[in-house]
Amino acid sequence: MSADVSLIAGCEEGLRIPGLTLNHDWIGKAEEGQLLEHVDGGRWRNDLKRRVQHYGFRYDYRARFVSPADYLGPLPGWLADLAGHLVDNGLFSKVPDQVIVNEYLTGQGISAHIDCVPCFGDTIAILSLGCPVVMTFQCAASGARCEMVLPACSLLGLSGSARYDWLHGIPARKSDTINDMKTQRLRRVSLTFRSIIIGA
Ligand SMILES: O=C(O)CCC(=O)C(=O)O
Repeated sequence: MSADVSLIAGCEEGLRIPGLTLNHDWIGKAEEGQLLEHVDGGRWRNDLKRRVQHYGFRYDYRARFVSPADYLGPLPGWLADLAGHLVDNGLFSKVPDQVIVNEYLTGQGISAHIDCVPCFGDTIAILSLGCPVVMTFQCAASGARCEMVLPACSLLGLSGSARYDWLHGIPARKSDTINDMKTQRLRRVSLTFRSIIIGA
């Protein structure tokens, strides 16, 4: 990738951004429904404008840190199964031990960021449930930008350059343009899997 590119366009899978992967239909529709039921039975936290749930370890948004004292216990079975599949599929080399569930209602997003480097390992995976959304990517060094649609049931993988050199975010807005069509945003839920670096 040349450093002077500054564009808004689709990020091609794993091409423009090394380490960025998107697996469509990583789960089926029935499993998506079951996962949403588990999520809706969980305890929401209201630390942010959007609702979140933390599993494995609590992430401190204010300190931008995870400490061993923030251990919440092992992942519940429904998340442990998914975490195991991430290893079976070769995305993680060891089973991820932390999950954050984010809920986005119409108009909500997440600021562009690079996940805490000392807190989390070199691979991050985001499973999307519900409404599709456009995620934006921006290279920290060059400012180059691109966008990618995250459909329901897809799994986004961030490792290498995608994990460390590019910010990712979801603009807070009420609609996205997907396949040239203005698409109203409805409820989306994402499950982000990470490995904690103990002693962070
Ligand atoms: O909801 C998403 O797809 C992004 C989640 C994310 O970037 C995060 O939890 O840090």
